[in-house]
Amino acid sequence: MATALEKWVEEQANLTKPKKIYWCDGSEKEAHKLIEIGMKEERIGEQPVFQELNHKNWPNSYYHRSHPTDVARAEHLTFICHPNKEVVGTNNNWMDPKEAKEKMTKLYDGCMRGRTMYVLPYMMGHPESPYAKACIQLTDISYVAVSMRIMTRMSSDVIKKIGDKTDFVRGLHSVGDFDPNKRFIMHFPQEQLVWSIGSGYGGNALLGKKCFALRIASWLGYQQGWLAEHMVILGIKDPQGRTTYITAAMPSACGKTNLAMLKSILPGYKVWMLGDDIAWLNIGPDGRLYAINPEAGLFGVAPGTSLKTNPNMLSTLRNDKFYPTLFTNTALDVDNNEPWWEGLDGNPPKNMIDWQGNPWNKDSGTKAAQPNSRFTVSIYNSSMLSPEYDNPRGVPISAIIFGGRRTQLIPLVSEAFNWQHGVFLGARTGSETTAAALHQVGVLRRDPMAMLPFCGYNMGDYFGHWLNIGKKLTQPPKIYSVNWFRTDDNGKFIWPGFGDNIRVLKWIIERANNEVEAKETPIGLIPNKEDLDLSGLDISEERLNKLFSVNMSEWKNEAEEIKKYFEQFGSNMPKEMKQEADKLINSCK
Ligand code: OXD
Ligand code: MN
Repeated sequence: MATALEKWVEEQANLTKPKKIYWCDGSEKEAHKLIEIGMKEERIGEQPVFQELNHKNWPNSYYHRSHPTDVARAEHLTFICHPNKEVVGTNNNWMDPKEAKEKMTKLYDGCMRGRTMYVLPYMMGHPESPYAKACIQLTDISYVAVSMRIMTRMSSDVIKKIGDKTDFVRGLHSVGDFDPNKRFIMHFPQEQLVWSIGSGYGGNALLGKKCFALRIASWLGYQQGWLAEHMVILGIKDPQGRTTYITAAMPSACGKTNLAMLKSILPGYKVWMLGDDIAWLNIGPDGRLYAINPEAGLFGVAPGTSLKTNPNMLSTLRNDKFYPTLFTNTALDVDNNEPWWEGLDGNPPKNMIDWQGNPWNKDSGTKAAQPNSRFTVSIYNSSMLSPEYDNPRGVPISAIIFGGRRTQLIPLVSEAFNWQHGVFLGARTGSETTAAALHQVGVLRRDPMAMLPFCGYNMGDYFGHWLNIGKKLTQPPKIYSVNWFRTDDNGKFIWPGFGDNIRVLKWIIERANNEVEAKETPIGLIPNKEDLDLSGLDISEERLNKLFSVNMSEWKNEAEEIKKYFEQFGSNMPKEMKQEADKLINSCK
């Protein structure tokens, strides 16, 4: 008798009508075959799905060029479908599930005609982890099938694990005809189901990532008492040989990936990476908060990645351990058949084509690589991968960091007075736009806990859930705010950032381990100067003071703005958040 999984696949095939159905096993042999199919058989317009790159310099690497309208997450086409609009909140686009199903059923009808439907069985999390989830995605393009092999633990064992159970996470994906008017990403949290059509881009198409591991998982966590967060996970080994684990959430363009792979400039300190994007946080049997990274790959922005900003990422990309590595929408050095992007070390090569395949030189007046061009690489390729990455229990978290890009106001680092104040620090998170973000430069956009596009339910309830988790933890992590981006009167960054950020992490882990005192200010606890390790760093007393200065009239404006910002989340906003804003306003009087 057919299992629930087989029946579901058959139903989706009856709707989408593929030429054939291919059940993937996640093996390397199969990945070679899928790449071959992508190079020879499947196309996007005139382009083959994959092109081989120079394997001497970039082992196992292939190039993929997206449909030109399909280069980023489509937030305005992303919906949460729950019968109750209130549950979904103003932070999401809402559609009634019945209406969404009708609309999508029409679009899906026959959309895989002439194509192969790939059935991808994958785990989010280590298969033996009590926190892992068994998932199936269907897709009709080799690029997504191969990307999912890199980004998740894909294996036919997952099919055995699901057996005849009905409780598995489902995703149906088709590139359709890439028409942006027929592009939708629909989430059905009550059914652990995602329906996506019209896009082949990462966040819209690799359904295990933002769609499941954040939007649906945050909802599951809300129901079940855990958290799905947009956070890096790292371990910091100190000279005593102790490793302290921390997580950090930051909006895009704040150096989150660089933080996950930080190369310490302080002797005796070493950073181990466990994750660069998503953390699932569960309360362990000992009352501590444990983190797992549900993913198995890195899907990072290429422009700006260099030996200066992230040397470990470059060696990860050049590692030949895991097959394959993908580059999407970068520029190409034609003579050497290599990927290239703005910010890569060295001068641009002479003979180049841009991400759309047009000849390019530095006078073209455009970017050669699409600003959101990406690499997709196995996490096992990184020499910084923590030995604890595959620990099914996860790692115990001692500190949680919230960061943003703020040229004024926010000190380099501060510690929350307690969990509730820490949730407030997360909720107020915001970042100033950069040129790369294509918006007006320097405008503050709030992005609570860097989860605004990814929280799959009402953000007010989400803050309430955070407060409840804190009540259940017997040893809650301490919570910190960091800001590497404060500028001086000439608009120059005061703090050197990158590898020097280990100095801040050192203070954080010493605080988390109760080893140093701190100074109280109305906005939180900041380091006593002697406790911040500045050895070998040339920074004047005056500039250091500026990094930590707390100007209460500026803070009054900030607190009032935060309070106003919270109003949009309506009556679901917990009163504790308003109280924290009021406390801050009162301390400014
Ligand atoms: C990502 C994002 O792609 O946050 O990780 O947009
Ligand atoms: Mn992300």
